[in-house]
Amino acid sequence: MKKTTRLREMISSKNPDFIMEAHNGLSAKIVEEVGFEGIWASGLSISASLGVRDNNEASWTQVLDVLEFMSDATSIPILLDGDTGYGNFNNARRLVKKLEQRNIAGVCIEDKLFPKTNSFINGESQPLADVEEFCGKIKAMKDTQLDDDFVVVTRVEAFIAGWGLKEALRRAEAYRQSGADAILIHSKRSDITEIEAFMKEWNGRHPVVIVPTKYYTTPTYRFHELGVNLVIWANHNVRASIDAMKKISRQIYQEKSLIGVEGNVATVDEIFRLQGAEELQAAEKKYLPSK
Ligand code: SPV
Ligand code: MG
Repeated sequence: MKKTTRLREMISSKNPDFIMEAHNGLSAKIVEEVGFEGIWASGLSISASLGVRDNNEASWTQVLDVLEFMSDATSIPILLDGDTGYGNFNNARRLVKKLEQRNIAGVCIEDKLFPKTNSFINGESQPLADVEEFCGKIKAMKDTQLDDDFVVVTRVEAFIAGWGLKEALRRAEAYRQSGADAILIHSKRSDITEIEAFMKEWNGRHPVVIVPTKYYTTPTYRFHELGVNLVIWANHNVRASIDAMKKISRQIYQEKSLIGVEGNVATVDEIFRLQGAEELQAAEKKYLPSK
């Protein structure tokens, strides 16, 4: 099945599906290996792993380069966190064209202004996109895709910016009518009350995606009860890797020795396995002249 079709199925099936953050080819591969059926190419995590801020400091073509490695390394669909679409409708539709060429299954755009800031940094002071302008962007993206199953998710930042339920619903409905395939309703509250209120009024009109980073204590069955279609575990691989790298770097620096760490890190053979070194050895036998 095509990656696009698989992602489309995930957003339209009733039970919540779960996709996991990755930020490069290696993390994407690990996400697939443990059993996830989809990948969230997180803007926060990709920018962090490149050593820059989540403010469009990495250019959109630099993000594309990362995505190409992620896509080549995996066979499950990737949903790109496309921020605001990196500009106006024209930049966003060119993004869709380039994503399809790289076999990326879908993109999520958020109704903020370029250059964006992460929703968890001064969320309330962030200006939102003009609804009409954002709807034009959605239409341009949908008109551009060649594969009917390519997914455009639109992210409503009304709760993040402090505008409340009415504005969240107004925007979600406008985006639905403009052709969005799903609505990502985002909340920075530590409880699920905003999402609950939205789901009640939304009443199953169109697929809904959530990112429970801040309301992580909410049990997963609640997402199911509310009728959420897709759940994004948004940044936990980059966070795990930060902790692991800090620990090992510190230990090696302090101990000036590898004796204490060898058993606590992945083996070099495990790196080779993840890279698919065996396949190359077999190919060399097949294609290189025998001595
Ligand atoms: C990301 O993973 O980059 C996201 C989700 O956009 S959040 O950080 O919650 O805004
Ligand atoms: Mg992001």
